[in-house]
Amino acid sequence: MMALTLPAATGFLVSAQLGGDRVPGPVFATRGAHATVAEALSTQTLNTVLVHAGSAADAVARSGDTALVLAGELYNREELLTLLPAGTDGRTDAQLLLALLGVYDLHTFRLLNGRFAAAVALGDRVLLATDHAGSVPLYTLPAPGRVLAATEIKALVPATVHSPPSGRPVAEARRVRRVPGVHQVPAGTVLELDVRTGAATPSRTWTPPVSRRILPEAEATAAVRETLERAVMARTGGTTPLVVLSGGIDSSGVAALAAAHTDGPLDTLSMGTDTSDEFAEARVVATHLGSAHREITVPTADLLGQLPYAIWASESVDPDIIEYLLPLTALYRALDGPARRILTGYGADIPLAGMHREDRLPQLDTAVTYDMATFDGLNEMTPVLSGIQGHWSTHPYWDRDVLDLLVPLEAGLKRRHGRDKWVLREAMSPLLPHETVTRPKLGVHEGSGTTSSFSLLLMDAGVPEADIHRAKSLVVREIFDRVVVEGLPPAEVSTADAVHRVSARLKETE
Ligand code: IOT
Ligand code: MG
Repeated sequence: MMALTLPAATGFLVSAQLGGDRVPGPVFATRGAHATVAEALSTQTLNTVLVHAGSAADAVARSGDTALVLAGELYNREELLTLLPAGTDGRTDAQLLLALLGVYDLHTFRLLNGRFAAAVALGDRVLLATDHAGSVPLYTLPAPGRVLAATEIKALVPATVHSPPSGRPVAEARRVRRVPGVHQVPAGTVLELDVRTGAATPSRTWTPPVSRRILPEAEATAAVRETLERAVMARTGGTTPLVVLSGGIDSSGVAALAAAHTDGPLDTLSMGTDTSDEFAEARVVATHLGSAHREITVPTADLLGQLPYAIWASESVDPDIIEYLLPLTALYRALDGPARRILTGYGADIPLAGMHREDRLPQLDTAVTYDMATFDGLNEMTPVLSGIQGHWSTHPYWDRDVLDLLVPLEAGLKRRHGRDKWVLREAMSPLLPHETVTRPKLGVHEGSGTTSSFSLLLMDAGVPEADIHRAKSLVVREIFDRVVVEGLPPAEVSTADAVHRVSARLKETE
């Protein structure tokens, strides 16, 4: 398929139902045109609203009694095409998926390496599927005779108000805070629903490997280099991508690999605040790669004021995750102009335990196991974060093949010769300046001063230091209730108000 800046669709709301009702005009944080599509099958109708950038028809596929919609994209198309008879129409990812469903039914989703959410109406069944990492969040509101699903919670909220849900439980799926009946489809899962009853059965399509793999140094570094390179290539195709660059090893590695496969200069972008930045470190990499580099400075007061946007986009209530996502939200919002395909180094620290300043190997393994068991539902890789500005982001370190390689690597390859993320640093060393390869980890929440300025804001409002983390969690929930549950536009929600309400509440309960 021709490389596109954006996938055919970047979000959807679907209503699979026995009757033929229309879906109401939904609200998405993801920016884009809306297209409505109705596919009438023998027993059900699939009504869809797609968020798209001009090629909505390519996000839908229909054959006989099967219809599907896809938000996002596949990264192993070549591999998948070898499974189908020559001449199969697999021009779009949706068509390819449809052809595979004809052969493998719901097990198709085990074959996919991608960044997507999909909804399929098939006879009297509905399949709702996430990619291996659940990187495109997907939510459902199942009821007898009608299954709703959407890539954003806020698109489903009106349906919970007008027709109180039957409350059908969804096994193994997380409920959404304060939105009755709505569940999140787990990562690496296909939910099979009976449209008549709304009953759901989950099947896992991917789980993080638990075993550990022993490899000689040279083999490990070569495998990391090759696998990551494939992941970067699959995500850039023929486009000139934009890499969000901190100058750390994760994003610099992605930038170096992308530069090697882009004609002409790569685009790179760094953000900082008036309190803190990593501009000098990022510039070293930009100069080395000859990229067209830009810097954006966001005033700290502005940054914290954008908290409602970060929560509106990510629909996450985890305060630590929100601290990582807030500076990135500010960065994407400042990125005006045409839609861009964005590559990020986000996620590298999870399989490599880069966030854990920990020397002991068992502790490192414990951290990887814990993080791989708890990422689901945090929505840290949601495309909506850059989607609010009309862009599409993608995360090579969370490519399925990259995770299948990095997660099981023996911990002594992750920390070695006194270095964290050793295997990655070693793999990237031929492509990057020595100072970049050896640069210690600095999280985006630290590099931008987000964690400290959020703490200061709370302390200024009278929150005692010991309660800061709890107060952050309460502020995030408070804002979630406004912008997701109540559906207020983020521009009408104030961080300062939320902070004052939380601080007052904490004083009452002292
Ligand atoms: P960090 O690794 O610092 O940043 C993630 C990505 O955001 C970088 O690779 C880079 O592409 C972009 N980025 C960061 N800072 C800047 C900047 N100043 N300008 C431009 N782009 C930038 C947190 C973290 O430390 O991010 N993310 C962890 C994992 C979080 C933990 N999650 C979990 N346990 N489930 C990570 O793996 O990336
Ligand atoms: Mg990182």
